[in-house]
Amino acid sequence: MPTFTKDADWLDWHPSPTRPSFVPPPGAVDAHCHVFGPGDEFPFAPERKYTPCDASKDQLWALRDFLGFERNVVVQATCHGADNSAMVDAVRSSQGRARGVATIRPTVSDAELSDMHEAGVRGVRFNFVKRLVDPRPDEYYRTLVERIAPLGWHVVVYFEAADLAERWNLFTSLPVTVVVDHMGRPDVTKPVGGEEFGQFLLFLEENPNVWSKVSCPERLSVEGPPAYSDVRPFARTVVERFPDRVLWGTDWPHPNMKSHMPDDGLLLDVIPHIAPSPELQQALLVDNPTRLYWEA
Ligand code: 0GY
Repeated sequence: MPTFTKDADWLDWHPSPTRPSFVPPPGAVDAHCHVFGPGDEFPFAPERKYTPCDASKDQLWALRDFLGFERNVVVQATCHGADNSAMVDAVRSSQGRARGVATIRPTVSDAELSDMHEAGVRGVRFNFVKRLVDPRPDEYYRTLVERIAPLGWHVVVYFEAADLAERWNLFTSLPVTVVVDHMGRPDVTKPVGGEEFGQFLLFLEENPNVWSKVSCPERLSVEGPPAYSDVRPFARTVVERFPDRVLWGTDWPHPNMKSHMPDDGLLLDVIPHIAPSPELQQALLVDNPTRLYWEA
């Protein structure tokens, strides 16, 4: 089996997070997290643009239990390309407590799709972030949507703020639910009421099938930990305006963080600042992910 050496500047996930003050409601879902390998069991993809440290399913379940979550959505990371084995293995062995989001290529067979559905996969992820993948023309993604729509799956899209205008026609014409990772990565030094974030809010306003993960303050923040105060108004605006179409996730094991490795416990303590009422917390952490991943 291959042995992988993580990138020289790789930051490992936090080994001993703080116990959060915020207690998630019963049934809470960490709706954005990944597994990496372990590389000697589930090799990383040849076309990957980074080589991470290992982050196994058992380590993810330990974090879930420590933080007070009950369930996870394991999102295929680009370091595994379209080999979904590690993600599917995690979901299959979760005893119904995890669902998955896959990466597929046009060569995927209907039997493979149906096996993944049976394992607990409920969506595919299209990544447009150029440092992670080589994005394709719109038509490529439309063809894949035709394959997954009959299964009732949704699409997760990961893009940077500047990509929204370029992909507007694609994103606004997909006949399935579209979930945007990390609020479309706004530049939080710009005003929350400004033009750039206004476009993102308009995208949600005009397209009732579009959802947003209000995740990753650690990735978006310029101010940094522990409060990530500069990101909060962006997330809170989305939660308050679209309470039935938001999800939250840790993003553990936090691929490609360069500024710092977040303490997952402190990330949880951001939640009451972006979803200030018990009703909003229930929607964000329980009702919305349950609808999308367990009842769809
Ligand atoms: C995230 C963010 C990143 C990485 C990936 O699939 C991935 O490799 O999504 C990133 O580097 O910004 O959501 O995990």
